[in-house]
This record gives sequence, C-alpha cells and structure tokens, in this order.
Amino acid sequence: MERTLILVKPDGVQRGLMGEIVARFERRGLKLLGMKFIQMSQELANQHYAVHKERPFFNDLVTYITSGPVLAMVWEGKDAIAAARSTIGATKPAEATPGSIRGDFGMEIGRNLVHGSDSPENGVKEANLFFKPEELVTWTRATESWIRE
Ligand code: IDP
Ligand code: MG
Repeated sequence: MERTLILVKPDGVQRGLMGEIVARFERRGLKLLGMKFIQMSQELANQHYAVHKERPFFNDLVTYITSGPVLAMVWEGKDAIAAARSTIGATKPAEATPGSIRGDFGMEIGRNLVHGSDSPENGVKEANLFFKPEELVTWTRATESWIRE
C-alpha cells in the first residue's frame, strides 16, 4: 500500500475548490486516512520543499504555500502515488490534460492548486511531516471489494 500527502494549496482554498478537489480523490477510489486545515509555518514550508532549496523559484514557492491556509490530507491505496499524480495533472497547468485538477482549474505553474507526493518513500516521509501517527485513521471501507479486485 502506498500513501500520498495531498495539499490543496492556498489558491485552491481561496478559490473555493477544496470540495471539488477532495471529491476527485474520493471518487477515484483512494482511501482517506487523515485531513486537516492548517496555516503552514515558514519552517514546515522549508522542510516540505527542502529538495527545491537551490531552485530560483524557492523563495516564491515558500511565499505561495504560506500565503494562506492549506488543506492537508493523506490518501492511501495500491499505486496511490501514480493515481494521485495523474488526477492532479502536469506541474505546468497550461500543459496539464483536461480532466485533471490542474488541467481543469489552473493556468500558472506558481498557482497550480495541489501538491502530491512523487514517490512511495516521499509519500511516507511527507505524511509523517504533516501528521502524527494518531492523526491517521485505520478503517475498513465498506465499498472496498467494488473498487479493488
Ligand atoms: P509538482 O508539484 O508537480 O511535483 P515540483 O517540480 O515538485 O512539481 O515543484 C514543486 C512546486 O514548485 C510546483 O508544484 C510549483 O508550485 C513550484 N514550481 C516548480 N517549478 C517552478 C517554476 O519553474 N517556477 C515557479 N514555480 C515552480
Ligand atoms: Mg513535487
């Protein structure tokens, strides 16, 4: 089973797209383990985007992600990383496939609405950065056998 950390970034929150975005992961068949609405600190943003520290856009990225509240979630499933990333769409929204979140709602790389982990290892790492173990729920989904063989 893989886990992915999904963030509805501040533009998604401000534009009233939280429900729309959550619905897409839910309908896809991913299973929600945890969710919280938070204002990310500078420190959390620096940790979360540490791999991009040397990139020219790093400061703008930290400013963007801390510019307002985010909705942080952990979703689980077999192939959760790939499934979530295809639901999110390409990093540059102008190139994202219609039907994806970024392809349906985005225009700019610096306003691309959603974060999703890029590997199973980072999914676990990022989930642990945002959530304590007791904030993630273990539960049985009644529809499991209609989603998974
Ligand atoms: P991803 O979110 O699709 O995984 P990454 O390459 O991991 O994309 O970049 C993280 C975030 O940094 C992007 O979602 C976007 O918000 C921002 N970003 C990436 N590349 C650029 C850029 O060239 N200019 C401005 N912001 C960028
Ligand atoms: Mg990334």
